[in-house]
Amino acid sequence: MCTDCGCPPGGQHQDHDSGKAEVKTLRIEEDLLARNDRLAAVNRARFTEKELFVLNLVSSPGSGKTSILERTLSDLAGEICFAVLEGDQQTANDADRIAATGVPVKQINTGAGCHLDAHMVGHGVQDFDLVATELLMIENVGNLVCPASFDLGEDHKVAVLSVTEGEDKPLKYPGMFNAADLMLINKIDLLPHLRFDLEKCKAYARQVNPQIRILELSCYSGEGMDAWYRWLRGGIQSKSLRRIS
Ligand SMILES: Nc1nc2c(ncn2[C@@H]2O[C@H](COP(=O)(O)OP(=O)(O)O)[C@@H](O)[C@H]2O)c(=O)[nH]1
Ligand SMILES: [Mg+2]
Repeated sequence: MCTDCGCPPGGQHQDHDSGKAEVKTLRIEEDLLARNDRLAAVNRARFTEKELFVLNLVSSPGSGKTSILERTLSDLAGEICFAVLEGDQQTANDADRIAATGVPVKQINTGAGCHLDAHMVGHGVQDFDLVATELLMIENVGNLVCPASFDLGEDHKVAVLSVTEGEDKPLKYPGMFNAADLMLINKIDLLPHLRFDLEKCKAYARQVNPQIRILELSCYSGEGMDAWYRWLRGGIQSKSLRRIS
């Protein structure tokens, strides 16, 4: 007989040691998220005070986050004052691509980490002129799981899904599409070559998040980019009004 729970020989034995480990793991995760939430609230207050509209771009690697940024920063140069934080495990490749547009950028390398957190973002923005900046774009580490749990102090998470990834991703990674306020379906220029069911993809996203806004675009062809720019302008305007009210 088990001395811990008294389960009979051959009965359904519970592994008490692994149960304890699970409780400990949960506690550490809770503490980590609570600390992150506190720092995210500090970031949010700072961004609101500066009337800064902040977006957190999340997706799997390769969906086109950096490409969307490159095109957006070039098309809206002279109209909107941007700054960009780039998150990747290694390299400054994306920061170099953004720097070529002339927009202030800072690369954060997370090493073994699979997401940005509020502490990294708080430090990352230190070199930017936050008063002059209207829109801070944060490109998160490519990962459809972990970034969903970490608030950075942003106004919205924007989930990018490209048509080469399959329409079922919102159902497979519901946490991410639930946390996002906007989904960008990118690379629609490739649709004629793929078996990607656009309507199904949108229905799946609304199944996990009935409120989610969805825009279809291609940063190659430029199709759909105007609607994205209108959404950005609206966000910047509402952020400055929110501070006044
Ligand atoms: N056909 C097509 N390819 C794209 C589009 N946007 C990005 N790509 C390509 O997708 C790949 C990954 O893009 P990247 O911006 O680095 O993705 P990230 O990892 O999400 O930042 C690159 O080869 C891009 O050229 C698009 O709208 N259409
Ligand atoms: Mg990138």
